[in-house]
Amino acid sequence: TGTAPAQLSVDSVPAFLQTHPELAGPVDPAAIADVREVGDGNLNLVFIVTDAAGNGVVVKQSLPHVRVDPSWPMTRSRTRREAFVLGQHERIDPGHVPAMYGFDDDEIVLTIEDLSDHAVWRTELNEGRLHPYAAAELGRYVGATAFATSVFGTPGPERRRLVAAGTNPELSEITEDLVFTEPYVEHEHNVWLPENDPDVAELRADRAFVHEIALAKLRFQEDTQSLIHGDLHTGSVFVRADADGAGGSVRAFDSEFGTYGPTGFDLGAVWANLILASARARVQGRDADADLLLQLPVELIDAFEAEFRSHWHERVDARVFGDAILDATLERIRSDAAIYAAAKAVRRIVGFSKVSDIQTLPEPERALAARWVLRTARALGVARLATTDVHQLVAVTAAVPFV
Ligand code: SR1
Ligand code: MG
Repeated sequence: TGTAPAQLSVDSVPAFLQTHPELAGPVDPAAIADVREVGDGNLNLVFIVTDAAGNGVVVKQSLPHVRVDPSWPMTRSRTRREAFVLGQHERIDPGHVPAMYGFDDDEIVLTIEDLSDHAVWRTELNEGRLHPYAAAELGRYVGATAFATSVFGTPGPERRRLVAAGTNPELSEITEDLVFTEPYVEHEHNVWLPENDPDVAELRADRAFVHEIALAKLRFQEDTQSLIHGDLHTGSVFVRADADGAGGSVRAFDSEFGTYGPTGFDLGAVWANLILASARARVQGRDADADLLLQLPVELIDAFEAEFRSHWHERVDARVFGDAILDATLERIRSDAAIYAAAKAVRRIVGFSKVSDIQTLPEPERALAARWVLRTARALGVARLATTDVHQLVAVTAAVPFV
């Protein structure tokens, strides 16, 4: 239409759904009983709308700026990017994402399944409820979506069109800046406790590590290996345990940072957040939890590889892509996962956008946890040059002393 989309509010959402009933999913727009704004991420407005029968729908619309910093302008197209990634991922692996009900391109409004019967994994981890089954479920999610959107899963010309459609320039730039650059230079976004001054100085002086981070940034910028979620931290994951607690429902949401990029970036994001959750558990004296959390990347990556391998026989072009290529691809993804885990752990300690796992710790423990995360990230980032065996890599992280 050429006019700017109207900004939704709690008051205007019911009328919006009445004029856009195709977006309402299971909700009856004529019988809306409740609208709540529940967005707690860095970027968007998120409404949960419930009707008189108790059916719900989540309505997402981006602001023209970063939610937590109104002085930082940000493209509202990010909701369009999320709709693209969610649409592709739902088609491939509907069990690991919220259902998408609709997307209105004029108003840039996305509506998705209400998962209020789930909890955010980070919140659960902070409370000591680990939901360990979630690691393998996320491995399966990344495995299924990575294979299907890779060169092996999508024919060449179609894939090149999708790579173009999936470009996400503005949000990819945020990742390039916040994850790979700002923590290693002087920047107003950076903040840490004075007790961690020597730890940040050590990090920046670690030339071998900083070199690996630079190469990891380069791969993130150059690579279109698969359509990644792009922000797969534990705050982007809903969990709901089954009655026996051994398994459960796991859904990755908030894929607005998604783009075609290195597959290991998503695995590394999960791994980093397990390291952060482990640091919290350790300073709280929950050693068994801390140990378990450090081991979960093995389940994450084993499940990823099993899922990816299970599709190998479907590959588009087997003429040149023999089994040795599968092994080489998986080895490279393991190596990438480790350095992206390191990068994503460091950015949560040094740079913009901290995590509650660490920030809600009292101060002496917070500095201790931050120091251990930085040292663990450095150890992991260079250990992967010697081995990509995930058992050995998690052993490296477990051997970093807490001092
Ligand atoms: C300005 S956006 C800051 C961070 O929030 C998101 O969750 C991404 O991790 C991004 O880097
Ligand atoms: Mg988010």
